Amino acid sequence: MHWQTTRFRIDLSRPRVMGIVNVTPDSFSDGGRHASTAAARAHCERLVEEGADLLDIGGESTRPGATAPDPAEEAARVLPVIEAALRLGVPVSVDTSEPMVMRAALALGVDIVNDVRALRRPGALACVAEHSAAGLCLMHMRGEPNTMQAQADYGDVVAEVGDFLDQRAAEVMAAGVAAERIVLDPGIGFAKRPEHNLALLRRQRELVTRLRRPLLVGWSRKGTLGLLTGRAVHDRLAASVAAALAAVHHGAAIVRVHDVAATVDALKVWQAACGD
Ligand code: HH2
Repeated sequence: MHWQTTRFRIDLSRPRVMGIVNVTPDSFSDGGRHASTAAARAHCERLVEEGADLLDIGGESTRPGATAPDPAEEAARVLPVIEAALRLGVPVSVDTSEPMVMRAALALGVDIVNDVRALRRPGALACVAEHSAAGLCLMHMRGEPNTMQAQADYGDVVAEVGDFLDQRAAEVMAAGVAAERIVLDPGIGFAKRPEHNLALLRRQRELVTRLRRPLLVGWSRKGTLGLLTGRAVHDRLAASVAAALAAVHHGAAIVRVHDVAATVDALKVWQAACGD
């Protein structure tokens, strides 16, 4: 299986690590740490040195309760960082739902649009459909970050997340986007309680089998890991690595992580022990 993106056709025969670069003042685990352009650019370089296969650059915190920044502010945060990241030799993704930001990032040559709202903002789908080569990640969420936890009611969360991703991928393909450009994400922590997140992990194979598209999964430092371990957000490295390995073991193609070096090492061992 491959993921077709603007400059790279990513081979997914081995698991890939997407390093997170949050150019935000308020992200849940690293808000403010890479908020300046210089700090974020240095962080991109560091993650590539640590072995990141991809970089995901975002200017909006989507933690529960967050409100979206003004699009011009979001663009000002991410564009200079993307511009520098595009010189590092790995695929670069922009983590945004905002068509104006997508359009500007695509004009710079960004490889992937990662949208936690799955291109549901007006104009987002049209914008991505116009760029026939860029890769896409479509994620499951309900509502908005400031309201989503009130919508965490499911009969069968795995079936309902699968229905959404299946339908959304079909709608995006109907707009002219090739299947090989699309990767899907169950949206760990987005409108979900811990039991939902854990069901999505334990039964992740069902999604992989049903959706027949590569799965990207983000467990890094998230609240369910805090609940399982009793650890605060900055002390969830071991828990995050374990969750990334479990996700890969259950068929994830790409893991989205803050702690790249540790995840890369763990995956090397996992690959030797359990990989093809
Ligand atoms: N999680 C976050 C943000 N973007 N994108 C995808 N595809 N999947 C995810 O699970 C995902 C995502 C939230 O994590 P983080 O970026 O660390 O925090 P914040 O949104 O507070 O910046």
